[in-house]
Amino acid sequence: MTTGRQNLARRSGSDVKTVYDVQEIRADFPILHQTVRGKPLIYLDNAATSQKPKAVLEAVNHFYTHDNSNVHRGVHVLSERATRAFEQARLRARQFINAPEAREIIFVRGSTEGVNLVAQTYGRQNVGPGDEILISTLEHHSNIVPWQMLCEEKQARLRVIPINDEGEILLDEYEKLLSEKTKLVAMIHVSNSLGTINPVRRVVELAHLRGVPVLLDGAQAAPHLKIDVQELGCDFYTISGHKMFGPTGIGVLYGRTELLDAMPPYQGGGEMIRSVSFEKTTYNQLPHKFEAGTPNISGAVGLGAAMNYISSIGYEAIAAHEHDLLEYATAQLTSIPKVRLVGTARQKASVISFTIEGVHAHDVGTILDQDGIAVRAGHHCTQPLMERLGLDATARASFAFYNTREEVDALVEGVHRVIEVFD
Ligand code: 7TS
Repeated sequence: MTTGRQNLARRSGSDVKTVYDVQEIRADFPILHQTVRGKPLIYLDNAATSQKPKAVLEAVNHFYTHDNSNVHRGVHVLSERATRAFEQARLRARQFINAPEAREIIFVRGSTEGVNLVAQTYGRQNVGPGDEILISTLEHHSNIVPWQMLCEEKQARLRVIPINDEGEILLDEYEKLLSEKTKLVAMIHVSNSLGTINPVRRVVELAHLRGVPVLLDGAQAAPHLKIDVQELGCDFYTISGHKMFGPTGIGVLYGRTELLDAMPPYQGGGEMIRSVSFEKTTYNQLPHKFEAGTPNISGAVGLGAAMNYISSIGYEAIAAHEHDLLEYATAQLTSIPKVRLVGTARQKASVISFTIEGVHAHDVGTILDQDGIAVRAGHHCTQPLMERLGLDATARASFAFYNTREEVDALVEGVHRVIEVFD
């Protein structure tokens, strides 16, 4: 299969294309070429889930058409092929986030399961009464609730790093909160609601000075930023395949070998065992110890293809294009008197949350939908953040590398129409 990117790369004689041709990229995404409600679809809900390029669709289709079988158990050809495809996806993921070893890549359903796995294994083993877990005000519910459940069970305390009005964490306050009671810091890399890119290297550095491990939720980082877990120095990192142009139901939990080895298993079942008798079970080695049951094999294959696709464009080109969209949209929306941008951090990914004076966010979303524009409206699974900001909801436009300036123009026109309707 040839993608738009490969054509361009070939033409420019390099692996990564030199001219960013967004139309050529869009040609790789069949779903984008449709009308909804009689208007061309403008998909600006990428933070909820991203669309899939043909390369991913075809990889999944190819797997089911030619190689489908269960992994790690059959002696027959199809099982060998499926196992090879699954394990190759693991190798690809290792390389993609620059993990030192492939056994540090645990396939999970997504970021949510990654966090729950750490809470239920590392957390239950290492957190006790009076201990503290540190999170930030910006967290998605999936990086709040698993820790609350753990704290409740263990009579531990959840502490929260405050933010400023722009949506940036306060590093001084963070430092003050770190103490000998802190057993783990769990934080988003990029905020889904505001787009804030957290200073995670510094966050890790400060935690490690006190011997505290750090989990980073990278669900919103992977679509926009090159992730290098060794450079970040983090102990755990989670990603969701569907937010980075891969399938739903697949993600990665990275963990340092030393920590993963010492952790008890998460779920019991097939695959995660070495031997089972009614008296005693011994557990498999990494990564299988944490992958009970038949995994999402086709999902892993699709995720590997998504990683290849992202690499074929290159994060530098993605960042430049998305930065342009972010600046362009920010300037235009800011100039509309009734619009207020929510989240104006200095370091931001291409996510814009906003409110319109006198209009509920859900109405903004519904009216934009009439124009074929998909945004998300609500609390974005960050209710505590919304409360801190004194809001119950925002409208959110989140851009991917296939979005265009023309789509931003359409959004801005749509916002003007919303204002007219409520005037
Ligand atoms: N972490 C962050 C920062 C997220 O934005 C999300 C999903 C998750 C974790 C959960 O990911 P999952 O793949 O396990 O579901 N965020 C959103 C959103 O912003 N709109 O819909 C889902």
